[in-house]
Amino acid sequence: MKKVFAMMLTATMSLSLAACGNSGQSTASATSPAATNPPAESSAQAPTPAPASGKSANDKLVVGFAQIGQESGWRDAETNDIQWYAARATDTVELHFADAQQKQENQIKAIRSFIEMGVDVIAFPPVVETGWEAVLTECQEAGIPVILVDRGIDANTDDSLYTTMIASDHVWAGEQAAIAMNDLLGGSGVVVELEGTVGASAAVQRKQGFDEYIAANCSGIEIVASQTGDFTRAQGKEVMESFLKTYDKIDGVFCHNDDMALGAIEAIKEAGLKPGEDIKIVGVDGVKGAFEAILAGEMNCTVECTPILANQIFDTAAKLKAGESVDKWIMSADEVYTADRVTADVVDGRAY
Ligand code: GYE
Repeated sequence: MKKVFAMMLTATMSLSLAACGNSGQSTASATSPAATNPPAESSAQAPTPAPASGKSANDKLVVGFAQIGQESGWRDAETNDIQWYAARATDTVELHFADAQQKQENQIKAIRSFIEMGVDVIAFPPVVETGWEAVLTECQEAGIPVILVDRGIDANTDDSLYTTMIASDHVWAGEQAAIAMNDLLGGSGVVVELEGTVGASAAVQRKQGFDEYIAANCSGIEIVASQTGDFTRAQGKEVMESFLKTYDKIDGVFCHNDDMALGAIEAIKEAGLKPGEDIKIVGVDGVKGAFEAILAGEMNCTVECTPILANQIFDTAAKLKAGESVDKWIMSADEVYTADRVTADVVDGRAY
């Protein structure tokens, strides 16, 4: 795992350096979150002294981003996109980036530090759906608009506590995965489910979309087990191993993200079975690793959820700073990739 982080760090740093080289600036350094401790904060440019109180006295658009952590390739792609954007836009944008290392308390600490700094806009993907009232109320009292990114908060939370959400439709993704699974199994079979992080909207809603679609439309499909693999490849593999030991016959696995699907592929191979053939595999995200697996015949489908959100995040933040209103949900346009759509060109064209 450490090795992977180290490689990602290198990748992020070289991206940043390349960006700096292009702009001729040497101060820009969108430091990888891997290099920091929770809720460590790094700036996309030389630190600007924070105003004593209130909003930023800075002409630049000052954004605080409290990232969840590094649980998946998808998350790293999102982080890289945001840091790369900020590193190229140091004339107009100042990014303060924190890595909460999967902990809600660290995200809350980071958000509080952004309030203290008086940033213009705060953006973050809520690691879980609940427990945000207090800190969001503090943002509101400080007059700082909040953009939820890629995950939402619990529907019972007062939605005036955030300004907008930039995210995919996770219920739709679950439904699309169910449609694909039903097709792959010809309408009947035994299915297991690898869930994302417990309490995360991306997991709750993907499960809802999948389970409800199957219950309503696929009487021949039985979901015999559903367990969290926390959106990580390692836990996806572990949970799939235990499913394979428990159930004599599994026809399909729905994985709430591609990283867990890649872990499940390893477990299926180690059990002497053929992933993609003996057991059909449907994931969510659309990362390059999943496309490669589909091309190799070891995975069957991935429902895209784009991590390329930086443009929208900074454009929306600029509008909010200017006092403009924006939609409450800025929804990503995603696509379903079944094997017939995944050619070598599609794989090569995937940047993350
Ligand atoms: O699908 C998963 C990640 O919140 C949409 O989180 C995001 C999800 C994404 O770790 O891979």
